Amino acid sequence: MALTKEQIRAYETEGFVSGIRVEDETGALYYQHQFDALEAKEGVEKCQIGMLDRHLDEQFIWRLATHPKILECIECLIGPDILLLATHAFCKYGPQEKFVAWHQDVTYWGLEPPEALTAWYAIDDSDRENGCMRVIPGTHLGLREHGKSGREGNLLSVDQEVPVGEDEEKHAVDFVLKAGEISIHHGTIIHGSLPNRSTRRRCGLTIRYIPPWVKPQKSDSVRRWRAILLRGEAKYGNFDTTPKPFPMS
Ligand SMILES: O=C(O)CCC(=O)C(=O)O
Repeated sequence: MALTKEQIRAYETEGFVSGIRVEDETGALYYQHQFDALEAKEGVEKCQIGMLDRHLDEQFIWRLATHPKILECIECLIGPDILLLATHAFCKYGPQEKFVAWHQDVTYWGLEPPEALTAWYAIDDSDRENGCMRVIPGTHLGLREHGKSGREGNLLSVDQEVPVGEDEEKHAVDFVLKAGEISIHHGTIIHGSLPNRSTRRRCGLTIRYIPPWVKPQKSDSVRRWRAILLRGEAKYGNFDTTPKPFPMS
């Protein structure tokens, strides 16, 4: 099993697991160089939050999204039927004030039930200095009302933020990861990240997965998902699945 029983239990009770190595140093460097080349082509501005669903046209992102070690972990958490919902790179260049406000992923995703999970693959080393991902353990057990952060620099699309009290915030856990490692977080866990205070890039590729019983809500205000079946069967036929853009790794 890719995850131990303890890790699976921790995911269920706390809403996350972290520090899972999926690529060795050589592999991690390979993916970093691939991202560097994409960044050189697209520009740093776009790389901050504009790299959405690039697994559809960039083979190295597809390879990460379908990485057998990552899929093994996902299978431990949602079972053998796995759909890829989306990928999205979050790059914070430092030193800068850009941050990701506390939020729950599935709030605006229009999924019924609102169930998804994210593997966050560290393209670069990610630590407290360069603004690693943070979560508040155990907050994945219900959805909360979001407001606007009203603060300059929030990288989230509609400036959303879920109010978090000091008492809760003091329990936040930092996901310190080396390039080539992943964390996995539940779609409803409260998470975010602080500004990058270093001169190093902090790039993470978020890879969103869902089980087949999740349905897209029919509404024009919700993004049109291009779900791809990666493992097992797309039981229930809830999504018109998109064909694989490249062969599986
Ligand atoms: O990478 C980050 O700092 C935030 C990622 C995030 O918000 C997400 O996975 O939804």
